[in-house]
Amino acid sequence: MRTPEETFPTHFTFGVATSAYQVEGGIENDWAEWERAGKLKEPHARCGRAVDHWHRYEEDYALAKAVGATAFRISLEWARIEPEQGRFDEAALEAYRERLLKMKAHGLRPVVTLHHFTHPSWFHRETPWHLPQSVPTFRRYARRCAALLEGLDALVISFNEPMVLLLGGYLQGAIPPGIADGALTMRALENMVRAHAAARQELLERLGRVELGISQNMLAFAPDRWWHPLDRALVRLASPAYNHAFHEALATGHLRVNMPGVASTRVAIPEARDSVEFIGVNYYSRAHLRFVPRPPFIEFKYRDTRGRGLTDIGWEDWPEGFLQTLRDVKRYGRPVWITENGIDDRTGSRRPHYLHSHLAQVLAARAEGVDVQGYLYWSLLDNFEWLEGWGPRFGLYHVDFDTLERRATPACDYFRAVATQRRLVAPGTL
Ligand code: IFM
Repeated sequence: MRTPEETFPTHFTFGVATSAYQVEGGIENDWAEWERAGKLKEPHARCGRAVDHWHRYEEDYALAKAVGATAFRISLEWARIEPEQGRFDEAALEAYRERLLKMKAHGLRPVVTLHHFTHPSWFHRETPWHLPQSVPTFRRYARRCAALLEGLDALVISFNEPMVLLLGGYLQGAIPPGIADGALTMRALENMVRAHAAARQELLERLGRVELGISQNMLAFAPDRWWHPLDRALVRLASPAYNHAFHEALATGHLRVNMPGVASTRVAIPEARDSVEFIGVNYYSRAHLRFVPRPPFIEFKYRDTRGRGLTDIGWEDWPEGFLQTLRDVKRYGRPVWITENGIDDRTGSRRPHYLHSHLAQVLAARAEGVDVQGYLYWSLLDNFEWLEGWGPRFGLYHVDFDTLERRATPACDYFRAVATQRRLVAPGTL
C-alpha cells in the first residue's frame, strides 16, 4: 500500500468520537424499550449504565487529552432533553452545557451531534419520521440544542448515519422503530433532509454562524461475483443511494434514490440546498453485493479478500476503500471531516496497524487535493454496540464492563505519537 511521506498540517485536528446512549448510562428511550422487548442479538443484554460517562466525563476528557486529542465528539440525548413531547428538562440542558464548557476548558473542541440513532419513546408514537410533523418536532428540539452551543465554536452534526437508521429502522425493521416498508422509508428520508434544513435555520438564528454537517456512513462496494452483471448493477446503484443521496440532497436540494424493487424517490427540497459547511464521513469497511432473485434482491456480505482477517465484528479491513470514498466526496467542494473510523479489536493488538493503514489513506487523499481537516477515532472507549450489545470493543481505552475501569490499549501510544508528531509513524517503531 502507498504510504505518502507528507505530514499532517498543524491545523489538522485529531480527536475522538462517542455517542450519548452508547456511553452515558441511565437513559430511557426507544432503544431501552427495544432491549426490553428482547430484540438484541443477546436478548438479555441491556445498555443500562453503559460506561457511566455521564458521571465520569471529566476523567474521559483527560483520557482524550492524554492521547493528544483536541476535539471530542459527543451526542445530545434527545430523550434526556425532551422526555415528554414539548416538555424540556432544564436540568438536563444545564448538565449538557456544563459538560460542554468543561470540555472546552480541557482544550477539546466540541463536536456535537444532535441525533445519533436514538429518540424519546414518544417520538415514534406521535411524530415518526415518515410523517411531516416530524420536521417541526425536530426543529423545536434543535432550537433548544442551539442555545447550548453558544460561544463554543463547536462543529455540529445534525444526523449521525441517517441511512443506517433508515435501512435498519424503516426498511428492515431490525432497529427502532421496527418498520419494514420501502415507501415509508423514502418518506422518512425526505423528512430527515427537511429536518436537517430546519435545524440549520434554528442554529443560524441563535448562533449567527454555524459549522454544520451530517455524519454519513460510507461503504466501499464490490460485486460478490465480479463477472455477474446483476451484482455489478447493484454496486452501480448502491453507492449513489446509500453513500451519496443524503450528501447530494444537502448540496443540491434534490433528493434522488433509485433502488428498483427496494425503494426509490425523486423530490426537490430547495431549503436543503447548500445546507452544510463540511462533509462528515464515517468509514469502516467494504461490502460485497450479490443479486438474489427475491425481495429485497440484495445480499450483503463482508469478505476477507486479502487474507488480513475480518475484524472481530466481522467486517473486511479495507483501507483502500477509504481513499476512494474520500475522492468521491471531493465533488461536494466542502472541507471533509472523518467523523468516525475505527476497529472492533477485542485484544487491542490490531488497532495500531488499522490506524496506520487508514491514516495513510487520509494523507493520500490530502495529497490528491481532498481537503480533509480532521480525523475523529471511533471510539475513545469501549461501549455499547447497539444490536451487538457488549461484545465489540472499538475503544482506544479498554473498559472493564464490571468495574468500569478504563485501561489504555497499545493504540493509545500510537494515536498520541501521530497526533503530536503530525506524521505517520510505523506501528512497530514506538
Ligand atoms: O457504534 C457505531 C456508531 O454508533 C455509529 N457508527 C458505527 C459505529 C460502529 O458500529
